[in-house]
Amino acid sequence: MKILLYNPDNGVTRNFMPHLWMFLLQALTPPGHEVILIDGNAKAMDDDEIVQFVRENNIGLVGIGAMTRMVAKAYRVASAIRAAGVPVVMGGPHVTECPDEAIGRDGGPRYADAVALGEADETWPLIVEDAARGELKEVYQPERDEKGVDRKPSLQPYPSIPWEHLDLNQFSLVPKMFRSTLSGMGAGWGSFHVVPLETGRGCPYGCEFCTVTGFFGDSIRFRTNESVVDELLRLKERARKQRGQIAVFFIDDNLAINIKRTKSLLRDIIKANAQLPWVAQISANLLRDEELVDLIAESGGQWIFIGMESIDPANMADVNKNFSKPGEYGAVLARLAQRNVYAITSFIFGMDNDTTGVAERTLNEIHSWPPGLPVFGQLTPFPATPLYDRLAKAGRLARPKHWMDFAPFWMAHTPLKMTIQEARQETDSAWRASYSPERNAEAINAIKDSPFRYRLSHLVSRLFFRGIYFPQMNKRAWMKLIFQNRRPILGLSREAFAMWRSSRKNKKVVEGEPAAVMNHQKAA
Ligand code: B12
Ligand code: SF4
Repeated sequence: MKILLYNPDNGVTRNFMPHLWMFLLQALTPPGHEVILIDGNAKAMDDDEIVQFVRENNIGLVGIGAMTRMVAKAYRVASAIRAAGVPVVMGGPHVTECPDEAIGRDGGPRYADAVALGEADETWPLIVEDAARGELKEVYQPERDEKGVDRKPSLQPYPSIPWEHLDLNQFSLVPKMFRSTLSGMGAGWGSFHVVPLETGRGCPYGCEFCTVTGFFGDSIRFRTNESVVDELLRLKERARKQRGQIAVFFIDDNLAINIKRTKSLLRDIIKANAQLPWVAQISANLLRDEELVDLIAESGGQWIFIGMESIDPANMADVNKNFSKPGEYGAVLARLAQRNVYAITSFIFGMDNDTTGVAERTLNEIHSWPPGLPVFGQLTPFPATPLYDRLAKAGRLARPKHWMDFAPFWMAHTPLKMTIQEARQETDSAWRASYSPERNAEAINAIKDSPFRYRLSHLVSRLFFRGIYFPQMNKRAWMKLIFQNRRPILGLSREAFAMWRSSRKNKKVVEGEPAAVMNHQKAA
């Protein structure tokens, strides 16, 4: 049977990285079936094109995964595929949190033939075999323990994702027109992939707005260091062979949740020379440890995503995130910056203690820190979270099924001390100020003493991160952006050119050296 795994785009911005679930389920598919992956973020297709693809390729089962934000699109695509007579199974966080919605058990329309609830590592092979026999069940759920809680799959052993053979063409971040020229350059930039890799699952913290503790559980399961190192080595080898670049996103919700184990993993990565540039999520409280930060830098860590949420401790207490202390954010970022590691700092506006002016107050604080990549979202009640339940009980949900009419940056409930419109304006002004050409130039200038490659990575990342809020999906938008930011771009280009010239000169001198020595010998 041919299986298509499809991940919908959110219709606003593109993801820079493919989703791990697709590669994982592909690796877990029983032999004898062919699995094709399409990520709407990389390969934009409308509903008709997807249906046509399914028909032309004789697909026998379509699997669709979706976060809440993309679920309306996922339902639409699923309905179109089902109308063409091909069964659809849906999985991922949203259908797990609203299990009845996708299969029409809530009285609404039916979008999928089957749903896979929770972690599907063990149910996926059963789904495939049932579908191949034409006996798909409605609901697939992991076995449960005596307390009625899902038995979570162990990550030991962990399936080997065959990165060395997979066709990753649709996921390369280098535009086609530049690929052949760039592959000839020094370290080789013919392709650039950010690849997701997990080393563990679960989070004990239980922040009020988050689905992770409910979905993956509050105890953590880790892969062995050996299996992570092996995956990194295979990725590194692939980058070398294709004369391209690969960076890794450790998608664990908190890579350093067990500091002792993280240090041991990072040491093993260094020992095996398996370093690739990497990004990971780590909470601020765990970044107090100097030795950990040293190991992060030495093992290839470049950017750390920190869920700072708010600079107001009252807000942090409201959402059960007291373990993260706004007062120490500056010191944490300085500790990272000393090692040329920078942070993606994530903030949430529209919390219950936020008032108008929250953007300005937050920006003033951010400007006192080493530069990073700030991102701003709004408090969103995802289904099945304690936040959703609290707001529903208090009658505060303005759009209880906000995912069915997804509106980016438009809150689904009214914060206590400002309006939805005000929260929108605060978010808007924070994004504008953080990624204005002036701020971009200022940020690069603030790290003028750090080596060239960090400044280049910082500027390129800034230009991309701006796109999370300001859609920059076509060539025109990019040209405009480059023009507006010409000052730091030209500065870095001049420096790169000077470095290239001096490296050529040095090469000539070195190449000329044996001849000079020979001449000298002759003269003697
Ligand atoms: C990496 C990541 C991202 C990446 C992008 C996703 C990517 N390319 O991988 C980035 C950083 C860009 C991102 C952004 C956002 N993210 Co995010 N992200 C994650 C993270 C940390 C890991 C995802 C992952 O790979 N997990 C590991 C895999 C193995 O688990 P999984 O995806 O759940 O898949 C398993 C099962 O669900 C199931 N499954 C999944 N799909 C399917 C499909 C089928 C057919 C079947 C059978 C089974 C199945 O099988 C898998 C194996 O068991 C998760 C948290 C988490 N730990 O999962 C949050 C998470 C998915 N993100 C979340 C959110 C809210 C966001 C944002 C909206 C945040 C924001 N405010 O901007 C944005 C939206 C992005 C967008 N495109 O619009 C929420 C989603 C909650 C929800 N109900 O929707 C999560 C759960 C985190 C949270 N705090 O609650 N994210
Ligand atoms: S926000 Fe981060 S720390 Fe809090 S529960 Fe979710 S994954 Fe854990």
